[in-house]
Amino acid sequence: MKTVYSPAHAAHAPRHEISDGTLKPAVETPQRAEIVLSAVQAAGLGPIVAPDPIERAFLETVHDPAYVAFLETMWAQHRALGRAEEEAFPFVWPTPGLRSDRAPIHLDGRLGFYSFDAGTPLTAGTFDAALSSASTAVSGAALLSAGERAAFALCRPPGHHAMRARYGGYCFFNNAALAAERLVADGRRVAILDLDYHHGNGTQEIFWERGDVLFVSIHADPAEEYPYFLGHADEIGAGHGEGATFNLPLAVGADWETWSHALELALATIERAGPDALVVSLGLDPFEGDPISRFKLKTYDFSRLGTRLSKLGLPVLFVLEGGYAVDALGENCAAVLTGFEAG
Ligand code: OKP
Ligand code: ZN
Repeated sequence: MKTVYSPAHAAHAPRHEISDGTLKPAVETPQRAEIVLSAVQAAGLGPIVAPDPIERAFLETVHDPAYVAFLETMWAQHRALGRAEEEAFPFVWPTPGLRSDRAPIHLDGRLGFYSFDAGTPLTAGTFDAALSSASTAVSGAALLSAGERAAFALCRPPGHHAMRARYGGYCFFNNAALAAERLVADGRRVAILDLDYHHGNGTQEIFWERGDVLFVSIHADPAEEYPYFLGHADEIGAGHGEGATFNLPLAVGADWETWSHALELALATIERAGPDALVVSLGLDPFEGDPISRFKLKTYDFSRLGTRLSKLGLPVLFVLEGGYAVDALGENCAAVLTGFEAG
């Protein structure tokens, strides 16, 4: 299968993030994408192709234009304030009881208005890198529309936490949602299967009231894990989307036996819906060695996952999300994709 990749992701190279309540070295780094690229090349997966640039109007079918403009302009504001730090972080949010009906003008107000966590660094190159990542996903979707059976969008930064008008969880534009929208625009009925360790709250929000895109997610119980406030089993969608969201939260510590049981439930739901394309939000952080996650999948399990997905017989777009065990990330990602090709 083809891999869509652009080196432009490297413009987003944060050195720090806020996690566990304090400033820490960033784990979502350019090295992640470089390692995955090397691994798919070493595995002989197929050609590496460059993405076409995403059109602004298409980006704004998923994201609020004011939010896109915020990401585009915030760094100039950071500089104009005389801030010399290489990252910007929010620290105040419009929660219930505080007004959220008008966007502030000051940078610190805008940072909170357009985010949902303090853990996601914004840098000078974030907007360009996030655009490149979104382009990568949409170009991957276009490969399926052109008749490919599968494609790999090597996206970085990741996307599944990004909401219509808020960033967070290292995500700025929702790559998987944009890919799904591309496929819908090309006449496909689409399901999204989110396998990242963390719940894809952004993707869920974007399709919450949509009956035409099924969202299914296996992730750590939000009572115990980021993003904490979404991803419970009783969230099923609303309006036209009622029944088109399916969450499978698992207790921390889940191994292949537990996780693959959830996978079967997820796949049965997808088969019942009868889509004609599948977008997989491929987080490799369910891996046992992941530094920020607590599931127990092994490299061989990722290979079994790929083979199982190919048995669906559907066109599949794999969209890279999380995965922070850099020593094993390339191998784990290649295991899914080569497992799929072998199946
Ligand atoms: C992004 B993706 C853990 C801090 C967690 C945010 C995690 C974002 C994950 N101590 N910080 O879904 O892999
Ligand atoms: Zn994750």
